[in-house]
Amino acid sequence: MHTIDRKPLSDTELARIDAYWRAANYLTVGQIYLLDNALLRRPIAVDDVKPRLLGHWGTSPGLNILYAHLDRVIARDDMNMIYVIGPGHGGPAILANSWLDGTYTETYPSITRDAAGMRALFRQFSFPGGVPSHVAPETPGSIHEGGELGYSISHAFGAAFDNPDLVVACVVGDGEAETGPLATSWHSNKFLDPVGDGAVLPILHLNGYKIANPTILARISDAELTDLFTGYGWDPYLVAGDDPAHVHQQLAGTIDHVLAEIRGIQQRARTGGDRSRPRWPMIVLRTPKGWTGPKEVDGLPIEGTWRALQVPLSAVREKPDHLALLEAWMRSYRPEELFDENGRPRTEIVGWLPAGDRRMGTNPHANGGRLLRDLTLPDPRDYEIPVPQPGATTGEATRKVGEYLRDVFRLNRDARDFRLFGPDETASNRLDATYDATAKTWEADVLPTDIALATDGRVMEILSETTCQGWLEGYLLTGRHGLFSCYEAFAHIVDSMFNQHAKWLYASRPLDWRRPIASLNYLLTSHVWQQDHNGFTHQDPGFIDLVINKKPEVVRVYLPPDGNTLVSTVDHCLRSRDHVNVIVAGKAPEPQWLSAADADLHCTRGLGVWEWASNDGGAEPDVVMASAGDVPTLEILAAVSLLRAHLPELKVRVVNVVDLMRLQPESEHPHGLSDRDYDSLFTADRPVIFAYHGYPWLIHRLTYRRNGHANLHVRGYKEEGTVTTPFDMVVRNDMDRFHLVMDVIDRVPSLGVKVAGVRQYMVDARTRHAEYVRAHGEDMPEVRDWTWVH
Ligand SMILES: Cc1ncc(C[n+]2csc(CCOP(=O)(O)OP(=O)(O)O)c2C)c(N)n1
Ligand SMILES: [Mg+2]
Repeated sequence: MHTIDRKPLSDTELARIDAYWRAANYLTVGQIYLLDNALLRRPIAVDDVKPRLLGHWGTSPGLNILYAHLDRVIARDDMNMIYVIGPGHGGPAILANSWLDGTYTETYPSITRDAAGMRALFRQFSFPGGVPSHVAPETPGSIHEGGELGYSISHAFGAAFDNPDLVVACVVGDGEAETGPLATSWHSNKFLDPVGDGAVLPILHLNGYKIANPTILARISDAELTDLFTGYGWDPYLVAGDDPAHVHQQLAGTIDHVLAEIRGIQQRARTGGDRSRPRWPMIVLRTPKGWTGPKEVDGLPIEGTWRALQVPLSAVREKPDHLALLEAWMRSYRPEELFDENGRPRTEIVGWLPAGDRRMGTNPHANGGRLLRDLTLPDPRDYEIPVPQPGATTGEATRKVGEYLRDVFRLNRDARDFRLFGPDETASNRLDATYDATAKTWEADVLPTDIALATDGRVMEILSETTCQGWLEGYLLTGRHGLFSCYEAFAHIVDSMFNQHAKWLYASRPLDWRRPIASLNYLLTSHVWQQDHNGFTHQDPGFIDLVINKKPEVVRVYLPPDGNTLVSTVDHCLRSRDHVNVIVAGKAPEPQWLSAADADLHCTRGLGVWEWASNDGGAEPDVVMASAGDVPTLEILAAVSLLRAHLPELKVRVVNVVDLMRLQPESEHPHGLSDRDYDSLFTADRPVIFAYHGYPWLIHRLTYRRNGHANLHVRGYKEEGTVTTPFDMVVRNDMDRFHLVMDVIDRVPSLGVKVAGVRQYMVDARTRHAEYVRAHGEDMPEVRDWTWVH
């Protein structure tokens, strides 16, 4: 590992940056501990101390020293830089810096930059009615909460893509570095184009510890650590020590050096035509955890150990010696040198900081909505699969989306603010028409047999769902647009990341200063019902169940039944803001039901009666046949055609649901239907047989308060599956047309015993099916060749 041992700081600069660091550390400790007496104008009294001491000190001095040194180069070189903080539990550190450079007061005018404001800054931290302890949406300059560790590097890369002027400094906790998502995200450097993208400067914060244990990376030799990062394609620089003056000089020299390296790489690629893959620099910062904090408390070592993580002095109100230690600790920063008599930071402390939007707290890239531009979108009707009659044509829904997205790339080529993300599945999900407009990003070696790889491609493919998700989140949070296409079952890999992003969006809603950002769009395909080569492991529609746990203001779920409805839905989602949209649609050839014009109407309503398939004449039906999802819709319609043939007197209404949230009451979700509208569609008292794409209980969960819920009977995926024929999948889960007819017979009171023969026919059909598929390996001709007949 390289070390840079120049001493670039003059004595004045060294004193200035150290004073700034002391001020930030002082404000950090004050937030964790003090209710009052912020400037220590008198000895700390027990009542000055918060009753509940909540926050994380250990990581904070490291975050603060980095903030100071990044500010130094931003101000000197007028740099465009944002700061992604992996150990986001160090929230008070970032609030301290934001208060010092004035961005906090500009964002929250009641927290003034004086004694009263400092007191308020301290009180509000981790306090009821106040601000979170993490680098949350509430924190100016943040695009990364860091509450759940592991995503700092992928967020940083997402921010850097298509921002050639931006440098994203990214601190990675050495504990965070043990997570799977973080470990794989080091490879992001094979996807960063030095010409069209900005740079990421990772800073591994090797403070040695996590909550209660040493970290792996701190307990291997420097040689092994060097090998690890060199192996990941980075060029690591070590900054190490516990003497502030030494660390200031080494850090300043190293940051100067690595920024020159970054500029050199960019210049060689941008003007020198060098297309070789660069080895980007990174920094390893080895400083003590809880540096400058109490060295020993109750006879136990604190500074430089895992005990420094949260509050080093935990019983300040109870133990006089803890109180004395707190006082000594805070006074060690010499607050009287840092703040004037009015509590304002002295000019020597803050006069040299960056100004305006160069401050990391107001850099517009960290409030991406400020930069967001509407995409230029093609007309979805230009991608119409012609549907002269419902069911008369067959089409591959996602292939049409591929063509639509190809043109989204073309129409927004110059703006460079749209990307498609996927874990190696873009072609498999039949979105490969996009390659006609742009390539797949790839900075590593290329062989003649490779297809559509280029250093400036806009389709991002890495076999890491977490990296795809992290990149996309970073890209969206910095004001761009994107779509993530993923096998449905493996969307679960990012369950937790989805949770975090949905929380971020929800917490951002009341913050007027955070401008709306483009929604996070998932296209889940290769879904549960279509797993020709794969089988049980690939059959899991549960991502939807997870998604609807989140706040209704934030989440949307769409189940378009065919190609034209899918393109219309994607078009809608690319226009939406501040949501997570989940679209589930198959890629296999399937019958098409609605023309583009009807699809638009249907998707705008979110659900509706399909009169062409109903025979209730708009009057009261005997049964409602409802569906959500492409395969369930096919089975419902096939069941309806059986009902027509076998029970022609039965009045059937067909309802299709695209927007799942319409099922909820309007009091529960902004898309919810009024009870009146719900009753008019589903009736208040008739049996409803509902074929649903996913786990059936979800539909009950959404409708439990509706009239007639006791008459609602849902079929869906019951965790039965393997590699088998498409129809056998629905039979195994009792969602097939024959079973749906049996469900009707069992639930419509007027039928029952009168139609025992019809019911028996259906039971026998299922038996015939079972024998046929086992004998022939494909579905019965009557199923395979079934078409909707008018
Ligand atoms: C995914 C995840 N697992 C566990 C935690 C609980 N946690 C909070 S802080 C922490 C230790 C972090 O250590 P490190 O990344 O080294 O940060 P630092 O030492 O800078 O505080 C852990 C395990 C978490 N926040 N996220
Ligand atoms: Mg650590």
